[in-house]
Amino acid sequence: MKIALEAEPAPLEIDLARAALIIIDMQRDFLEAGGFGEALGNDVSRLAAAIAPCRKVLDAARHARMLIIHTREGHRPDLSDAPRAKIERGAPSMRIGAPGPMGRILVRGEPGHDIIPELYPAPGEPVIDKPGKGAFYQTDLALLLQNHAIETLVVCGVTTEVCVNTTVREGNDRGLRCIVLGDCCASYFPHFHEAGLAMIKAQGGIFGWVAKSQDFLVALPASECRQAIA
Ligand code: C5J
Repeated sequence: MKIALEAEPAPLEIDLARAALIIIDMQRDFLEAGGFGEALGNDVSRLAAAIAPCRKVLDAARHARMLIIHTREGHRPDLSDAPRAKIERGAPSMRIGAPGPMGRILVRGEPGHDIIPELYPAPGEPVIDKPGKGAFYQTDLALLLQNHAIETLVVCGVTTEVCVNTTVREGNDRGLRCIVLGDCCASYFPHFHEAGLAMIKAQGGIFGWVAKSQDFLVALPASECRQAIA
């Protein structure tokens, strides 16, 4: 089923059977006090605004039977997949792997690494564990999308200018149509959020499209949409 979506720089049509919702890094480590985001000196409360719109989009996408993918940034407990250049940034007590109130910072399996309860993956929804900022880097995301014949990504998550932007750029270079729902994304820096969205939709949509979650919700059919690919 095809839907028409209001977006910038221009409206577009999406084939829902070939579209996936991807929710980037809505992890306790980024959104809650005591995690990686706060260790880097950020005000994590700035990300909270994205939770409620993300939840509405997640519920609607589940109802419409879209493919839904969640990602988490983090590393193996022995940090063997974390480049030294990434670990060595910041004060030693606040670095990746250091103990914190939610377990070791940005380490897989620790409470802080997990997705916030409001957006917790349902059984069967793939979770991509990624060692980098982009969701394609050193993951099987491309294979998963290929096997589902996905050509459009609807993107939500945090942070706008870091992991959302990196993933959109990676997806765009792989031939995917990437539509970012602006109000379902957030940054510790409001001006970076705005700039991150502006960069995506500038120059005729150089990396993709930016839309409002409300316009996506209105466009979605209430009934099941995911069909077998002919
Ligand atoms: C950051 C992310 N900001 N998920 N990660 O380090 O954007």
